[in-house]
Amino acid sequence: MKAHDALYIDGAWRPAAGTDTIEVVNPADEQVIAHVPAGTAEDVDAAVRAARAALPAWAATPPADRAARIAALRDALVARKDEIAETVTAELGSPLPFSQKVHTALPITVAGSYAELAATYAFEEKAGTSTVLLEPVGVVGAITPWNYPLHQIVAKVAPALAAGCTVVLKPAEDTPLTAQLFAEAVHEAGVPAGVFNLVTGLGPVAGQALAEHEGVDLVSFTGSTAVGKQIGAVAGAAVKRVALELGGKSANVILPSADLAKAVSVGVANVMSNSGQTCSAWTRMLVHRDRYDEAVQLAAEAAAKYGDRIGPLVNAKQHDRVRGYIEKGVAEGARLVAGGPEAPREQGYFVRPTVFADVTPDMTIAQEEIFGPVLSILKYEDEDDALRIANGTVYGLAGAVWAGDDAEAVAFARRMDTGQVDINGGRFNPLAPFGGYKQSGVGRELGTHGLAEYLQTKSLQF
Ligand code: TXE
Repeated sequence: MKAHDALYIDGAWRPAAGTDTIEVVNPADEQVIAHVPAGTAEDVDAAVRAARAALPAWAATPPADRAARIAALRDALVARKDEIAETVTAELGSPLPFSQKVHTALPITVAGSYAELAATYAFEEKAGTSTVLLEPVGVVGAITPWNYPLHQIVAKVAPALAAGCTVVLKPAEDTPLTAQLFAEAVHEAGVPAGVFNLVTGLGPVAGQALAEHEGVDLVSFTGSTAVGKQIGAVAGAAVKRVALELGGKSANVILPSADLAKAVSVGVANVMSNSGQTCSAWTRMLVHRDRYDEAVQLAAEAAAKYGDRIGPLVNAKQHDRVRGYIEKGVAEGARLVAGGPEAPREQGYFVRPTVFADVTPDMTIAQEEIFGPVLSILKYEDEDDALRIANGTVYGLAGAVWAGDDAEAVAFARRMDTGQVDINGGRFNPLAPFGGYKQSGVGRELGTHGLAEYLQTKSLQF
């Protein structure tokens, strides 16, 4: 597999300071497909310096010109779309059609949305007699996970560039090749040297150095809650801005008036998508007790049909972790109605699509993020009970409500402590803000709210 044996700093591919590398493994067959540099604090420092040097000119570039570069970036991604999809499949393991339709097409849409927003956003407002300038925060340290390798990068870098910020990206260890393709696209798009920099490396080395660097004004992190808390503490101590997109345990609430068959089939598909490695996945299905048995049967049948169609998990650590959760569900008394902890193949990090019934809100599998193809079905007595269960975790990232009509679903959604709710199915909208209530995070991505994360305000008093 094609890989750069270098870091992208100040507009060119440059060798890393050290000689350590990271192995990139295909999780479908456990073969090593490439090596990339494991950048160190020294490399991060060089990248941050380049980003700082490029900041004044980029911040002063008219928004329409920044928009033109983001539009060119979008076009450069489109030109690489086959290579991106094949690369995501090779390093994440997702089936090629999913890599094409979701991992490649979605971030291209998001990049396009920021090309438009950069051109139309009001970077100046009036507040009574004052003028308010919305100015770039400065140098952004972006730390991204592997679950949606390109989307996670675009959702940070595109709004940061639109705002006039410059960026140093530290992508996940498991999926650095997609990040390298993104850097190629940035280069081809004519984004000036130093505006975007890429340092591949390990989280506790390069990631930590980036979060701690005093030349970074804002850290935007997506990943585990544990690391997010550490980064929040580092940023808090240095009084620097921080955006955190963390885990979730989202509820799919099926009200009695809903079309049960549809709600269950879409709900199962949502959890199995990307092999369950989605922070906003509806991992808890809440069903009224009168329709519970029917829902369990439908979900078990739907999951069984997935069989081999889902890809593997990203790595051995996640494979062990997810199967450990399935074992824990059994040990705590949940009823396995599909799948189970046994690995379905000898090679590759595959997990069987799994459904648990008789899950109670206090069980580990109903509280903790599993990040695998595992659905828990819980029973509720009435709407208040459903709401208590839905809101009864430390997370609040996403969710869904199904009812006979949208108004009934919306009335319930208003009472949910969560950042995004799909009403009777919902659909992806690149302009809708995405982010968490409670421990699911701080800040929002996508649309104008995602752009505002990278701005600070200056009032001019007359
Ligand atoms: O995450 P990490 P992991 C959740 C999900 C998953 C669990 C563990 O539950 O099972 O996290 O996944 C970088 N300083 N999510 O271990 O370690 C790391 O290099 C700075 C939810 O992969 O948080 C990578 O780039 N950076 C999720 C990024 O943080 C550090 C997506 C995420 O890795 C660092 C992924 C440090 N000390 C996992 N340590 C979501 N919200 O979508 C690691 N990193």
